[in-house]
Formats: sequence, C-alpha cells, structure tokens
Amino acid sequence: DSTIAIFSKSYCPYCKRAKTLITSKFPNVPTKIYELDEMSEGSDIQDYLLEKTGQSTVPNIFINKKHVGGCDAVTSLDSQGKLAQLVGA
Ligand code: GSH
Repeated sequence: DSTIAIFSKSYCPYCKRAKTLITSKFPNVPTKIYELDEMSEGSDIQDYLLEKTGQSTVPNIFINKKHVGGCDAVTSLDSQGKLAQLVGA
C-alpha cells in the first residue's frame, strides 16, 4: 500500500499545489494519486469520500490511512513542521 493517497482532479489548482508540495518534499515516499475527473468511477469515489470523511472537495488526502484533509490542511501541517512526522519521513 502507498503511504500517501491523494484524491485529486487534474484541473484543480489546490490539487496541483498539494501534489507539488507532497511529491517535492517526499519524492521517495510511495504516493498514489487518483485523478477523479479522469476515472469513470470518479464521482462514486467522491461520494464515498464525502460519506467517509465529511469532505466534498478535492484534494482529499490520506497519510498512513488517516484522513488529513485538503490543500489548506497539508500546507498548514507543513508550516507547523508536522507533515514529515505524519508521513514518517
Ligand atoms: N480549501 C480547499 C483545500 O484547501 O483543499 C479548496 C479545495 C477546492 O476548492 N477544490 C475544488 C472542489 O473540490 C476544486 S479546485 N470543488 C468541488 C468539486 O470539484 O466537486
């Protein structure tokens, strides 16, 4: 399993920012990116994520199977120095 899972949409600027932050900070950490707008099941997955996490927006990010939130959440964890700790890197 991947350490980080990012549910994204390919055109979403917040997703782009979050993907860049994570892949540049943790290039060696297994990360799976799902572009929901490019998947036929994308809207079902988004509905499921809403049910599971209460979050309807993308990016919707999980680290070590724990729901973390979106772009704002990872940016703020990073600036508090807590992101690497969650990732275990
Ligand atoms: N504050 C959110 C974050 O930090 O992640 C902003 C995310 C956001 O607004 N995402 C938009 C969204 O999910 C796409 S750019 N819109 C609803 C949708 O695509 O279903």
